[in-house]
Amino acid sequence: MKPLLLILLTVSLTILSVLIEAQEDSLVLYFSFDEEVEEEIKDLSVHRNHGKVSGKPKWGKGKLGQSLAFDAVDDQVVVPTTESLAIEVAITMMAWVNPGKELLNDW
Ligand SMILES: [Ca+2]
Repeated sequence: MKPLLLILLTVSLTILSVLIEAQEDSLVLYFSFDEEVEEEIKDLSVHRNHGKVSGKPKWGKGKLGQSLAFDAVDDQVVVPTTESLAIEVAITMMAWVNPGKELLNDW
């Protein structure tokens, strides 16, 4: 009985690791903004679609961890086009965005 249990556990862990790996591969871009940098933001996905920072945006406290504050003048993060970002199907995008009090008053 114990060998059967061990085999089932091994098969289950193998299937689980394959599912987790497939899920990670579908994430094509993830910036945590938790590491203050001046030039390049590391993409934490397996695709490494790193972004280039320009305009000197300010680092500050975010919804979760750190954030970047853009001045609406010249601040930006540019991610070069890559095969993994050639989206051809429906995708889910998520971001925490705080437009600031000035913009909220104009709505
Ligand atoms: Ca700027």
